[in-house]
Amino acid sequence: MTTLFDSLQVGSLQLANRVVMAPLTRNRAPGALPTPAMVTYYTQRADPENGAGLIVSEATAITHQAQGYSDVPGIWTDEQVAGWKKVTDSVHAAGGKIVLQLWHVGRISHVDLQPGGQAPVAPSAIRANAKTVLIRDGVPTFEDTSMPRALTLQELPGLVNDYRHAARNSIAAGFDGVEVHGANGYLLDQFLRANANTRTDAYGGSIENRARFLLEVTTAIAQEIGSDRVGIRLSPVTPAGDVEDLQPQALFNYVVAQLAPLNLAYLHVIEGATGGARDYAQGDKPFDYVELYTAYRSADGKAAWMVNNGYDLALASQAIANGADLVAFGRPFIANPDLTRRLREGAPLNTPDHTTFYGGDEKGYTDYPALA
Ligand code: 8OZ
Repeated sequence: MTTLFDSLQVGSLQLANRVVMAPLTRNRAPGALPTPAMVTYYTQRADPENGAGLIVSEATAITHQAQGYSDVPGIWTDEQVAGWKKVTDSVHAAGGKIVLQLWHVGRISHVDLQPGGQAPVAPSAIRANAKTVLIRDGVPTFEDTSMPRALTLQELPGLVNDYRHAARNSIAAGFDGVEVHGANGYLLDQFLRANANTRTDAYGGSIENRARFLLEVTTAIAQEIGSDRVGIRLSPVTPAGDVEDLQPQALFNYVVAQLAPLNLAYLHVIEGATGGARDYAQGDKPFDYVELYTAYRSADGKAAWMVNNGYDLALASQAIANGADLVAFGRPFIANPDLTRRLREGAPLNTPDHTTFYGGDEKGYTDYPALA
């Protein structure tokens, strides 16, 4: 029987095990530049005997406009590429694999984080009832997101190019691939969900139209760097970022069926409310993840199926037995650099300290102990 600790070929990546380090925003990259502490943090979790079979980087802005939080890293400049190269070289030297998560926040931003203090961009000029994190004088504060302006039809090809450029930079920085951030109420998810997208052009209205931008972006990235090193993350029912859709099953069954012919490396699905209830529902019935999986496989989709949200060893083992290929762990990886070893040996886990998740120094970042 297959277990979490068995190897797996995922697109072009040969993974030593099926334990994935989920993308985790940590707000420790002032000036959007990767730091030496980030090299240490990722390297501590890279050796697959003890750590992840695959690391997904923290969400990383594809352009300045794509940023929505203080001190998150970017991947649009040569200096950022050089900073990330130090991370990927060190992860590879430890025997690890790492992909970069490509991120555009859309409307989940603040004018103070935008180029020239301009309004953030979104499918429609609808403000999210959501907060963003600004670090002012070293102190993280939660502030309301700013009113966005609607992207024009003419602007969309430029945004697709921004994603292409960031994907190319990711490969130049030594990443083994990229994950498209299509989840959690950010730009691509804003196009998908009916309450954030009221466009009347080819990118709004019907499910087909709302899915168009995400599919164009993902197709462009796959063309740019090869589909066998591209994954995508989706969150069919999450309320994160104030997004809602009352027909999530029809919407996401369609999205995954359209992704099938792209031959991606993996699909990464957040089940329920991100970081919250696994049975969270939008619309009038529970979301059926088996139906989603079946919609993808019925469309001849062959990518590895990665599940995420609140997994522990028992739940993860059950998911693998039920046909999932990979399980992503978030908070457990913050507190346990050697999570894979601890799961394999049934060892106790360190408890994550919530107060040091976002921003700060090495405390709660690189100082969690591994087993002796
Ligand atoms: C927590 C804080 C800020 C950003 C996500 C990138 O939810 C994030 C994020 C999470 O995908």
